[in-house]
Amino acid sequence: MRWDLGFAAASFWALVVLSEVSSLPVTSTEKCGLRPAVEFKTKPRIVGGHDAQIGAWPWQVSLQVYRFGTGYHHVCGGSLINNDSVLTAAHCIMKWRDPHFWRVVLGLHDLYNHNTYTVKSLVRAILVHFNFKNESYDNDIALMKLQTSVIFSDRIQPICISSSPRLITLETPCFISGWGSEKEKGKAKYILQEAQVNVIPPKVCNRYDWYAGAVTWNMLCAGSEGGEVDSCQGDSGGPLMCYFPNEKKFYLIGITSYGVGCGRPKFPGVYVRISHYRNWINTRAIFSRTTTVSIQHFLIVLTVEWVTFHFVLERENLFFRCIEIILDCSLNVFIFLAKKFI
Ligand code: 4AZ
Repeated sequence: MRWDLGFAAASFWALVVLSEVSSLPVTSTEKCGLRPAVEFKTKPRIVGGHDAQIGAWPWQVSLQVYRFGTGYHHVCGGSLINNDSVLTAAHCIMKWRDPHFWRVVLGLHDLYNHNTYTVKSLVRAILVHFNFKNESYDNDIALMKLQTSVIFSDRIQPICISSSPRLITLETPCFISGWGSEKEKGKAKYILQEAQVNVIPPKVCNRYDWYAGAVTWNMLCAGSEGGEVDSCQGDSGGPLMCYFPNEKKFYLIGITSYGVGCGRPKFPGVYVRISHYRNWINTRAIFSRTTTVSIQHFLIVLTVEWVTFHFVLERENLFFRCIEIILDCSLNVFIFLAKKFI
């Protein structure tokens, strides 16, 4: 009987640990949003984009698709949020849903000039938001799981995702970055570009002569009223990020999603409002950690069960055998649901 109770306790604690792990935050709040390679100075407003400093946006990644004959080419941007998860836009993925098409390039400055800081990773899984709407681009968010965890360096760092809403004022310095075109129907840039942007209130962005209501509460607008600063084709999936001087850290505020053209007055870039997806991100970004932990706990439970089984055979205690079966079933259902949900 002691062993049956031991088993019950083990199963209970296995469940507790599992549920705890699934509520862990995406990134540790201490080590994110930092730029070890550059010193941050709040500069005057930038008109248009310009070359970023090396290591200025260490979470910015290039998402590339393999094409027979020409090899990998840049399709979209993305943001590293922990050592094996990259956030991007769902619409980037739609043509190539299979992870095998993709590679993620990290620590990159010049698209066509990789160096010792550059890390290339294949993709293990792609999780597209279940409610992504192709017509309105609502919920334009997806998460890529890397095949191998990356080691952070001066050029590779995760960006922070806030666990509570953050006040963004006109004073908050916010930026966009990417290898996208410099103008509508323009050529893609080889050197990572950056620009400082204003976050534009939804009321303004949805005015009848602006986006006229097309911008949902899951989106936010950023750029400038006159269109001098904007994202463009090829920047999609990349970050809209703001610097919070009190913490001296950058937070991911948006994901580049769409816009009417590029740089047109009253049609600023539209971004996914990250604060609406905190839970979605958290439950998916810990995918690998949860499954690793569940496998470990599953093995522990199996071992305990095996020992228990022998004792139960000896004693034929029906009541505790029932408890054991119930706990065992609930654990398996829990693991099954956790995997399905993720
Ligand atoms: C694009 O096609 C795209 N001006 C991204 C951003 C904007 C327009 C187009 C915003 O990837």
